[in-house]
Amino acid sequence: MKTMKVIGALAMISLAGAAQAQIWASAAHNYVQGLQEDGSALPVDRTNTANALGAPQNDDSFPDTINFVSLGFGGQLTLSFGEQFKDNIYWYETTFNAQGGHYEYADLYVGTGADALSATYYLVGNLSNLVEGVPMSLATVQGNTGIGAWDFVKFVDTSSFIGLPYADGFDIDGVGADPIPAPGAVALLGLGGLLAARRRR
Ligand SMILES: [Ca+2]
Ligand SMILES: [Ca+2]
Ligand SMILES: [Ca+2]
Repeated sequence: MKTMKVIGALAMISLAGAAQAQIWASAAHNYVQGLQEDGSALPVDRTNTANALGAPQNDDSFPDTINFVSLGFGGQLTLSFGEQFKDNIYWYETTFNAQGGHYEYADLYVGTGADALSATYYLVGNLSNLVEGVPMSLATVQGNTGIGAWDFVKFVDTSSFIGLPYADGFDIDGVGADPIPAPGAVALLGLGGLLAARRRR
């Protein structure tokens, strides 16, 4: 009985660990730069896709260092994590004065496939910079498609012109996702079940 309790506790810990350990985007693909509202190119310092990788700085104070990559109007960026993911996308945008009418939007897709260009993408929903930091659930798209493991996230800017010549569309600071539980964690759960079953004999 004592053994079963310990194994049960181990299984719980590994499950909790898998649910909590968020992964962050580690590679950028197919960055298609849109333009600023006046039709000019994005400032070069806002086109560094490395600024969308790793944990977000999550700092919208102004003035600030550039901690994001801008999509430009109609622009897009695809990201991957070095492993598959599921369930939630944790996205962080940077707009220094979003509350002041500087509204920006992007469609979020998740994709499955061998590479970013040939992957099949499914629309998850439209993101607004007014609610950045609120996770986007993949429950509906996973339910509709039956797919539970994804390879890519893609952001496509859908911002409307707001009367500011230098407006540059949606800005990505960092993107996280829930990992697929590691084989070790699954094996441990399986082992726990096996030992529990043996004890029941
Ligand atoms: Ca932010
Ligand atoms: Ca912007
Ligand atoms: Ca960043």
